[in-house]
Amino acid sequence: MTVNKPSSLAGQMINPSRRGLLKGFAALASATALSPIPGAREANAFAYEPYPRDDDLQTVVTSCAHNCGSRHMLVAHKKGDVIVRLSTDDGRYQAGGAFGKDTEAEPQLRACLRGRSYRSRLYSPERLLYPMVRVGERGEGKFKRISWDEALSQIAAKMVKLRDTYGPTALLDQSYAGASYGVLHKSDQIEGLLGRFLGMFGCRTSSWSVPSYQGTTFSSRITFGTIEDGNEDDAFAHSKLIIMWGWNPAYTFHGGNTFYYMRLAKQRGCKFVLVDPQYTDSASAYDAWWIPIRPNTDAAMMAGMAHEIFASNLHDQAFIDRFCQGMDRGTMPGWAQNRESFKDYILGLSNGQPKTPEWAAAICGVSAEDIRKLARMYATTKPAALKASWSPGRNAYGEQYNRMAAALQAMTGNIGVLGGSSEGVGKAWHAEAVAYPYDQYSNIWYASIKSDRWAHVVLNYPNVRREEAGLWPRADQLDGVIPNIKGIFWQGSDWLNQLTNINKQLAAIKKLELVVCMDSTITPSGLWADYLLPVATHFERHDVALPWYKGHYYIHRPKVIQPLGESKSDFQIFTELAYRLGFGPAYNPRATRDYFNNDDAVDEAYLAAWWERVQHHQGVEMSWEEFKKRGVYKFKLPQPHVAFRDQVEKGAPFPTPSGRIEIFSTVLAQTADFSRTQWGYPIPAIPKWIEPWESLNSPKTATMPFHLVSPHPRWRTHSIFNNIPWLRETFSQEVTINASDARRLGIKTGDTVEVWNDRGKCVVPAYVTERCMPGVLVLHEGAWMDIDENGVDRSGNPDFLTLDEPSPAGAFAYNTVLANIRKTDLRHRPGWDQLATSRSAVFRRDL
Ligand SMILES: Nc1nc2c(c(=O)[nH]1)N[C@H]1C(S)=C(S)[C@@H](COP(=O)(O)OP(=O)(O)OC[C@H]3O[C@@H](n4cnc5c(=O)[nH]c(N)nc54)[C@H](O)[C@@H]3O)O[C@H]1N2
Ligand SMILES: Nc1nc2c(c(=O)[nH]1)N[C@H]1C(S)=C(S)[C@@H](COP(=O)(O)OP(=O)(O)OC[C@H]3O[C@@H](n4cnc5c(=O)[nH]c(N)nc54)[C@H](O)[C@@H]3O)O[C@H]1N2
Ligand code: SF4
Ligand SMILES: [Mo]
Repeated sequence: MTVNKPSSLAGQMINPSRRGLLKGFAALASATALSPIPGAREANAFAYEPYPRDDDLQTVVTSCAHNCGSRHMLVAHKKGDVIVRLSTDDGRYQAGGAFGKDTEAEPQLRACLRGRSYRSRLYSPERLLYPMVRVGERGEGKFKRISWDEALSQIAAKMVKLRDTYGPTALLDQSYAGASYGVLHKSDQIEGLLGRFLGMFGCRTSSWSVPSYQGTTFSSRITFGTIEDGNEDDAFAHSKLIIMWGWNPAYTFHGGNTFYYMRLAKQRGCKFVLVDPQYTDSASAYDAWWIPIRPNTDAAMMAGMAHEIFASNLHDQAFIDRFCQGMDRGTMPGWAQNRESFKDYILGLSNGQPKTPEWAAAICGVSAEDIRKLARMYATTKPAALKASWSPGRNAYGEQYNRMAAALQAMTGNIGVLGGSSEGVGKAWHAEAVAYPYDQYSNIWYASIKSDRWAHVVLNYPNVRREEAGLWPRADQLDGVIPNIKGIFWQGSDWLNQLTNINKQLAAIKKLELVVCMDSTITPSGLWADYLLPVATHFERHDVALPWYKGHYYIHRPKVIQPLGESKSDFQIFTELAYRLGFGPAYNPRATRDYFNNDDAVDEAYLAAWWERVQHHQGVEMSWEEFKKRGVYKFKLPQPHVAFRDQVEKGAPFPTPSGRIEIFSTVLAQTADFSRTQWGYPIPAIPKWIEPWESLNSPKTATMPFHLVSPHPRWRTHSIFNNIPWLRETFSQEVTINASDARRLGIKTGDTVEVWNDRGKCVVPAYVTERCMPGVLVLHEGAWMDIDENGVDRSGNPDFLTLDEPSPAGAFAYNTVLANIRKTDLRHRPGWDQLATSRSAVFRRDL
């Protein structure tokens, strides 16, 4: 069966009167020949009129969601089953709270612009309301509505066929962090619902590297033995110097109130520095000293700083002697006396090349004078926070940048001290994170690959070396076996749009036999799926929200409204599929078959049991009932949480093999054959500068003269919110280019340009400014890809240009990209939402 082109109905939907639009949906739905399964409800939201007064409305505390850098309170004001307004924390809701309460110890959890726009996402025309099956070619975007029963039977039958034909690695788990910050409804690579489901089914290739910070994770684990190397936000208020290294907290949230605490620091006399190829809004807000740096050369600049600190004797030798391994010869372990220490490397004692500021300047483009000045500032201002963010680690050899930053933090004695910082990953708080059964079934896998190698593996199977795939070692006969991937599940991820080298992914996806996308909206990935399963949002299911990496609180997430359309929670979908595949009771032990239509009591039971653990493990006295009534529980800490305080103040060991901060890594030094590790390629035992594959210093600049970086947008969470008109009014997708480069190329602000390299091309308007250093382009990640008939992306998605070659430690090299740019006659399509609207009209037709 084929699908009609969007008709006048679609036209009507592009500029809809909301009321008419939603009535339209309801009419379409009720006219359908399919009978909705029991328990499903039709969408019946209205938007603006009549505008109810506050005393007509019921107020429900809940939280915002997603992998967005924080976790804030949203307060829904609803009439009947419809949310008509959203507000946020005003100080009233926590125990002992009052309207307006907002203190340094207990700040409000106020939502950002994205959270405050959530209602327009919840009720967007792009919501998926019914299960859909593909009817055209894969990627053509043609679907028809089917019943849940048909969809799940078909998927279950195909899963069995793939497992029985191709073996236990045929299905790739590409769940990701879309929903990982709830304790029950989780999408996550390690603790998630999909992993449990595929593992128990007996067919799962897992994806082990995390796009955000795999280089940083590696560095934190190798150096400190943990990723919990972060202070809580409020510790920033005590710094005298904050170096924002590749960090723009005004845009890219890392914690809920970071900006507020940094402002307190400013008011108390803290100085700010930004090391970044672009001058950011954070720099302007704090009047920071901007040091523009050639992208990906950070480890060289840091080595130059280390040289200056050692050469001027500004390092904290007592701290080094007491806490570090391998910072210098005196701290090398007995078994490695003949190996190179970090100081040997920096001073050039081992290879004759001292890493002087002059040496570094030639690589990173920052003058030797500035490198010296910053090094001295950092070593002599106490306490100082070098916040080395993840972005410069999202590069070729990004792990070396993060390890080099840790070496600077350690040699200046800024670890374990209030106002200092040991942050790499920066996780600060240990939440009680999982409410669903987390047991021996939770993380079963038969192969595990570096996440963005999946397309390479599919396209080259079976001629792939284990190190190319980043295969995780196993102790059984599956060790080294290249997975034969034939199907993908996306749950809580829009990875086709977000992983590297989209063109290569598009070639690979055509080869698969089953692609399932579970999401609450239509996504660019979803358009390439065989089955679209509509997932209830966090407003439509019961859960508790966790903070991101910082913050010490829990927010209750009641089922604020009934699920729109026929949407179901991920847990309901997997449970029902598990029943069809024969392991329902084991998958969801508290549920019966009825769970698909009746989730309330089961979810409540999981969450109440989880709250008991919270009470027990974290000393919370508040009852579950009281927590549900208030909506939020904020922990009161006696002092700001500082990572490694116990190690530094009380001599507790660091959780590394030596019990010390391992600048010289025991594990790396003792690895004889890297090809048999998940890393695949050699990694030096101490942090070193290693030339990236592409940079402004490489010969490739002859044809590709610009280095493109793709940070995270303020107005989106990756691809989420791309379709929200309110947010579109605040920012546009555009490529930032330095004014002198633009003048030379005849490019003015607002001109449409194409940005390309040998991997792909995208079209986007230009923004010309002095705030971006010459030779660098900035293009935010997450635009919904929109490919024309020649394969050119018209939306300005940088992942058409990124490379799927991960760094040895697994870092996605999103910011290691050379490209070129020129004016174009091709039209930018800012409005994928329009296209989606028309497509969603098609989705909703009764076909
Ligand atoms: N060029 C470039 N690309 C990048 C990056 C970069 O710096 N540069 N950054 C990378 C990074 S760090 C990240 S984290 C990735 C993010 O990549 P993704 O995780 O793919 O990005 P999101 O847009 O957050 O997609 C999450 C999806 O989950 C869906 N979702 C939300 N809640 C639920 C739920 O409860 N159930 C289900 N089934 N679905 C849900 C959302 O609707 C959304 O479609 O992008 C990466 N891509
Ligand atoms: N608003 C918003 N907040 C978010 C997210 C979001 O999508 N939207 N996503 C969340 C997620 S999942 C993640 S992983 C984090 C990411 O958090 P980060 O990695 O900290 O953020 P980015 O925005 O990628 O980059 C921050 C800065 O690094 C600079 N930069 C890029 N390359 C280099 C380099 O080679 N060297 C130096 N010195 N600087 C460089 C960029 O110009 C940018 O100003 O953000 C989280 N917070
Ligand atoms: S930072 Fe994240 S949780 Fe907070 S309001 Fe914005 S999108 Fe929501
Ligand atoms: Mo991320």
